[in-house]
Amino acid sequence: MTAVRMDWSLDEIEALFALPFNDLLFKAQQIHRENFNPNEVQVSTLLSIKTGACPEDCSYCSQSARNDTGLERERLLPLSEVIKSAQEAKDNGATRFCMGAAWRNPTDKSLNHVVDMVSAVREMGMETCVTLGMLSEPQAGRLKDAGLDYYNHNLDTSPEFYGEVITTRNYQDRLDTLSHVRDAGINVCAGGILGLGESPRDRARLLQELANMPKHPESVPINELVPIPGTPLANNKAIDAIDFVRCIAVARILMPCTYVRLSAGRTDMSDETQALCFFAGANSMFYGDRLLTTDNPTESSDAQLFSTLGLQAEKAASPATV
Ligand code: SAM
Ligand code: DTB
Ligand code: SF4
Repeated sequence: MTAVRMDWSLDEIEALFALPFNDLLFKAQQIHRENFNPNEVQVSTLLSIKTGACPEDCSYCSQSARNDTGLERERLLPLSEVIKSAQEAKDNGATRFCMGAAWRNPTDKSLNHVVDMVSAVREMGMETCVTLGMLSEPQAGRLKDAGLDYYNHNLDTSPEFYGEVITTRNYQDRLDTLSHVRDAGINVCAGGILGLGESPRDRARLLQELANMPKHPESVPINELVPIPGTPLANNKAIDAIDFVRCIAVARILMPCTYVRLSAGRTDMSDETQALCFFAGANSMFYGDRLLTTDNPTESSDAQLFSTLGLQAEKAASPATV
């Protein structure tokens, strides 16, 4: 088994990024094989349970009230609709159902409804994940009691670049939420977005922050920016595909036992780029033709991609809830 380290220096991480591409991918694939079945991918399906009118100012997001993106605001979905979507996701082979809400943080009243959703989806035999914004310690405890398996809360970028992207909450707020999730005994899902205008050093710093947490997140989503008309980042230049693959490979090397998720941005990625991401150690993805408010590849195109690459959807995800 590969040694799991939480003391990566920035120099070490930048040296990994600087490796010849073949050497980097070989190293990442070797580590991947030591810890996972290289031909299995964990699949999660997303549902936006509360869309739009978010008070936060995340400059990439379609759901911020500050961004004029034409998105229709929706109220919290009724439980029956959530159960219907979860059943569809399960029938399509997803093992985890992730519910996202456009909140700065949940109120205790809204959390009651989410608790009911988590319990219902769990009873259907799926793993549960929610992403609701900032979470207090007692709220994390309530979600744990409801049987929540994962909480997603991304660092998004490096601490140094963060202020260019979001001003309504700071990096420490994010780290605090992740500590509450960890301390409650819920699996941590935390990652970031590439293509925000960050430097190569910012990418290395983001991965360093994730890899040097007291315990590695069980799941690290790597999103490519989906440029949304009406947001300040609408005209950002897309990140180079090889640079994206390098980030996946470095994430795999730094966090050998973590599920690295190829997340938003796949609609604009070629099959070849996605194949390289899987070779570099990505072993989780969002399955289903919708992310939260934007499109994801169709289920049939992903089924075709899996068949072409000889990949299989993981049947039951591990690790179990901590
Ligand atoms: N409101 C909650 C929060 O911010 O924590 C949960 C939902 S939020 C949409 C979840 C994550 O989706 C964000 O942290 C960000 O990393 C990712 N995301 C949002 N919009 C995106 C976009 N346009 N492109 C790529 N990733 C995006
Ligand atoms: C994550 O890291 N990516 C997902 C999930 N966690 C919640 C969200 C991607 C959102 C992409 C833009 C949208 O559909 O609104
Ligand atoms: Fe709100 Fe989350 Fe979008 Fe930020 S990323 S604006 S917190 S929904």
